[in-house]
Amino acid sequence: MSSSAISVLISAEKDPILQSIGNKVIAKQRISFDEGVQLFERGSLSFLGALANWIREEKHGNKTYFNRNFHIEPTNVCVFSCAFCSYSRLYSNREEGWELSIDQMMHIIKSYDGKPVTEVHIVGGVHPKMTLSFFIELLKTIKAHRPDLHIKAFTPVELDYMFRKANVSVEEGMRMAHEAGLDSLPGGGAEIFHEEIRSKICADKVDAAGWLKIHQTAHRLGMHSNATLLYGHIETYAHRIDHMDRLRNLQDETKGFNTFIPLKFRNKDNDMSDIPESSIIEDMRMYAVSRIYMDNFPHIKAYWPMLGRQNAQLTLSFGVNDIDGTIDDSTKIYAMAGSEEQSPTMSTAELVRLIQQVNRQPIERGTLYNEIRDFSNVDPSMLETDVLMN
Ligand code: V47
Ligand code: SF4
Repeated sequence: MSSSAISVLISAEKDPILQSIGNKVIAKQRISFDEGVQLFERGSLSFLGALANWIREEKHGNKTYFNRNFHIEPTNVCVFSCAFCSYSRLYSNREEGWELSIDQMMHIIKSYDGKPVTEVHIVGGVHPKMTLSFFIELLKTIKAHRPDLHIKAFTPVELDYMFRKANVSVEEGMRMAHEAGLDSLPGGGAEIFHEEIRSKICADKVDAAGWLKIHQTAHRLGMHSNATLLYGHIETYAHRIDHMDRLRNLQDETKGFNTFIPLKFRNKDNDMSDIPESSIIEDMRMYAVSRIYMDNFPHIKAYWPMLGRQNAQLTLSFGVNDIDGTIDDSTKIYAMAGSEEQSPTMSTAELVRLIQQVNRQPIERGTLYNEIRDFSNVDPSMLETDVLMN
């Protein structure tokens, strides 16, 4: 939408509060905490969508990023007990648990030899026997085998636990991990920062201050990271804005975040299964408000395995400019929580088609958003027969 079209839309808005927020946004001024809450409370899908889409096109035009990555989950055994988690198996109930050795993980890494993947994403449960030295050895072994593979791994939940067990400070621990080959941090473990909610849904793992400190330390060491927010359960709009506000403040200081990823709560087989899932309209409103509020985050990502492919496609009109990647995983975390995607993997051809179908420009990126290839004029069916593309 052009700047004149968005101005017309805003001046036609009957709600004076929304009109004033809209005018601020198109003047590229930051909106306040209260204005963020007002957007959630008063903004229609069409108003929020138009504003978010305008910002997205101002920042990125039609460019829509994806990457070629794969996931490894070292274990689903976890000492914590988040109420929304459908995935972890307690240490005491290990029949359904798995734990991969370094050799087993290297076997997965080696299965990508010769394939043009650029990133491995490693996240799992918090296993009491998988220590800092175990993961340092894993990082070093991966880098020795394939130095160019970007390692995006471990949430502050895992890092905080391994640092405390190893009796090292956050600064020491992060430096050791970085020197061993850790390139960046994924966005998980953030959930909802506000204590009122955190104490109910994930009381026993790292708190908001601990999560933020680990990302701040990573940024100070020159690493980049992502941030998530788990929405659509017992939180209020003010809790969502509080969460985004803390991230926006840290980003002002460090500029180390790449991407903000709203994660839709899925309710299958967990201790919060009685809570209905959010509607698709609420999902799109969430993405749109994220794009509007997080003015200093370059990218907003929709994680397609959780939303489903078509809904992820829809987010591209609500502020989103990144749909993650090929993933290639039997990722259990969402499958077990009721996601449509039971074994998420998409070929490059499928990703390109998905983006082209809604008239956006598919760009393959590296983890740090370096552009690898523009697929705008590539016919996806030609990619299907190219073994390197799948
Ligand atoms: O922190 C767990 C979430 C997260 C459920 O940085 C659930 O590129 C919904 O953060 N319903 C981990 N969500 C995954 C994650 C992530 C994924 C993809 C890319 C990146 C990135 C990060 O999964 C957890 C938690 O918030 N989660 N259970 C559930 N029932
Ligand atoms: Fe453990 Fe993560 Fe599940 Fe929480 S969400 S129980 S930390 S695996």
